[in-house]
Amino acid sequence: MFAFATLVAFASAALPTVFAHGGVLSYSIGGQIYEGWAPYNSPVGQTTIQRPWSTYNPITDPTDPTLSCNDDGTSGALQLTATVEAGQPITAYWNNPWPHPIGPMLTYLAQCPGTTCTGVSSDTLQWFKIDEAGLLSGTVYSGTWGDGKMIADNSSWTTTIPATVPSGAYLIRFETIALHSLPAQFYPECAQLTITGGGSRAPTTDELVTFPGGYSASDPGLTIDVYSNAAQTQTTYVIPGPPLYGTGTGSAAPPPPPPSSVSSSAPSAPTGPAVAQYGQCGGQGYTGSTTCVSGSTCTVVNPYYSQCL
Ligand SMILES: *[C@@H]1O[C@H](CO)[C@@H](O)[C@H](O)[C@H]1NC(C)=O
Ligand SMILES: [Cu+2]
Repeated sequence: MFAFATLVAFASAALPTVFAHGGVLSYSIGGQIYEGWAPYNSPVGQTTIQRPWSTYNPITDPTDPTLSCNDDGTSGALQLTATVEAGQPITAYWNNPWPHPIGPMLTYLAQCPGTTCTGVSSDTLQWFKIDEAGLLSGTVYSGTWGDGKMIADNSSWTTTIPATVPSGAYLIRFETIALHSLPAQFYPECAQLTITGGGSRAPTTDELVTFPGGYSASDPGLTIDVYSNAAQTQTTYVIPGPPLYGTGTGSAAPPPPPPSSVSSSAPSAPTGPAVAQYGQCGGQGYTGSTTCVSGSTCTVVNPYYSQCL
């Protein structure tokens, strides 16, 4: 709590609007709390299961390149991954109290190729929706929304990992969309999971979307005017995004292809200053040093990422 109070004190000086917005600050899995990324602190030394994210401000364009995980898609230098069993719940906690009660809550998973999401861009993944809550009761104008339930539940949202999803490396993307003003505001953050004990029901092709790509600025669920005359009697709301996992009618999508040529990204001859333990030391597109500090070894994690371990 002290750290968060400090953060707010700092951020409020730098960003006067910060109190109106925010994001997922921590997670709870199996009784364990995982603190999230702190976007207004230095990235140096941050060690968390959450993917880095950059701002409390909302994304207001569904084609924004940061829509997958509210950042450039990369993992952190000291990225961690939490293990969760399929069928078990995971809770995300927003800054408390979350300020926007009007709009839907959505949770997505995306499977990564290989055995870890570390080093895999969230922009390259295909997402399927495992949980959603739109207009829960009443009218669009004055009813109760998923977002309102999230606030009432201690500004938190609990999603159960479906027991049927295949085991593997995943990103989980919790999102709250705010509709109190237009354009709609998107607040997505992601965390890395290893799902164990899973099933064999792969998402179907029609259940999978990219971000950006999964939403369109013309989606009825994103253009709705909650203050219109029509909204005062309207009791239906169409949640944006693909059909919920388990309800799609397409064919089963193949799992993401495994890393193709691990040898092509094997660490090359050591050059440059040594990389700290857990830092990146190789991978496709990486141009930095491939030398690790003494005591750690540059290890191929996947084609995109080698790490000093
Ligand atoms: C409510 O959420 C805060 C984090 O925002 C957490 O520290 C606290 O334990 C939660 N309270 C309950 C009763 O779950
Ligand atoms: Cu806001």
